[in-house]
Amino acid sequence: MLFPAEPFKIKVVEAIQKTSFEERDRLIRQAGYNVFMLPAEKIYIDLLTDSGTSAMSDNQWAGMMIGDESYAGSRNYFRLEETVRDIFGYQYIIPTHQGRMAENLLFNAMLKPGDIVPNNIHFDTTRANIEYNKGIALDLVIDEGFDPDTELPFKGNMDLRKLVRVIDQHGPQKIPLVMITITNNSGGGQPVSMENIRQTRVLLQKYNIPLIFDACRFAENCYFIKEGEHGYHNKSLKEIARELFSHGDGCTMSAKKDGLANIGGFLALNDPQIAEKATNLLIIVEGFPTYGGLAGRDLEAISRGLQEVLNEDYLHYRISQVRYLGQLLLEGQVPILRPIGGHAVYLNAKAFLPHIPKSQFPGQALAAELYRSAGIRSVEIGSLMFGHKDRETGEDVFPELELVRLAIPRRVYTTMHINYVAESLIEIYKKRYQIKGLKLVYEAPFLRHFTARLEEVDS
Ligand code: PM9
Repeated sequence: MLFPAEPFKIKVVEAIQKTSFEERDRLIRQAGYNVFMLPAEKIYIDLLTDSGTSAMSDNQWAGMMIGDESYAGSRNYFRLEETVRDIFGYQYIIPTHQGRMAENLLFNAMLKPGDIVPNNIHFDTTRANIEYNKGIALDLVIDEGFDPDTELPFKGNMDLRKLVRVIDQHGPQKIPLVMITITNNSGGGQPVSMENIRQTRVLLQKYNIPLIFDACRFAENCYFIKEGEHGYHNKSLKEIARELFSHGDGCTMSAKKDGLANIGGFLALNDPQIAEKATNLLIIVEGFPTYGGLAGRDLEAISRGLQEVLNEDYLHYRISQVRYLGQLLLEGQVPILRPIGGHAVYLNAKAFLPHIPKSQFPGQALAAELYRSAGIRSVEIGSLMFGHKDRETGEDVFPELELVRLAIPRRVYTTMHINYVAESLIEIYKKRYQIKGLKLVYEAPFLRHFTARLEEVDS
């Protein structure tokens, strides 16, 4: 197994707690079979998300000590602005407390009711912010992106034929922007190729439609391009990032992912009018334009994180660690989405629990069982997260993919932790037919998976 040793040594440690099966059984029932409702202290290995869970470097912590907490004009903002302009190349940098606020500002500034926003696959917060701003979110990834078993190097690619069809059908005036999510989180952390980005750009230029990236995991996407796309092997990751972003007009960013920070985000744009609109709203809902809901020290941590994340040794280790977990699971016959993505391994819950119908949330049932059996927290990306009632017929609509994501926090867990996760899952797979389906007893109108409560179905 080719797994490079970690390109860092550990200076600070945080204790994690093992609990008994009985305690976890009680806790998961109390949590309404919703892993978001568990106390984090009762989790042994937390793979709920790679968002805001990175271990910061000594360089980032040192940067936090030179946070300038001035209300306006903090030096850390100017450093962040310089870094983002250097890597992303966009002119206007609007800091936000996290990615979803960048989305809200963008859609508020650009959408009219009934407008359409295509994406390869929208993340849940992106879709929710579009719908909240009365737009319609469309997922136009290539068909293979919905098939958990097709091996393709760039399975996050936008389907250009689908995109042309949508533009022809609705007219370009109904489409104020198109997004591309790199890497495609909701489709398995799959990358998008430079060629696909370039072609999308060429198409959109014909219609004068801006292209905005959801850039949360841009560095991981760039690593896949370097590794797998012709002509990029000898380019630096920063050169690849610059080229990639040059094909767009801006990006939303959650610095909690490839910013290697625990909080923060930004909206970066080239259009001064949209930037002005977004900034005006920013001042009402977040704060002054040079801090946008963050402390000066957070801005510094993000600026340093964005520089570190493009380090080749780091990204090689990062992607290899995720692949290592995936390989162990494949060797143990556990069904996972292939190829293995950038930030997470996705269990194919439909294949893992074939006896549980989508209406009984197999992904959520698997996530609950993984906690109960092994103290490992994961997250469902399936019927609970994306299922909904059809507005006209009132019937249940379920997403194509029924996944459970094991997201790997950056620079946090060791190889032995990863081994424990794989061994636990292989054991659960052996007794999979004992796992029961779930039924909803409470759901909120938006983003229901965060607060839903469920119960086990008897039969
Ligand atoms: N992603 C994730 O775990 C955190 C929230 S759900 C537990 O994957 C994309 C592609 C994301 C994303 C967050 C956001 C929003 C936008 N786009 O969480 O608001 O993966 O900073 O970012 C999460 P914020």
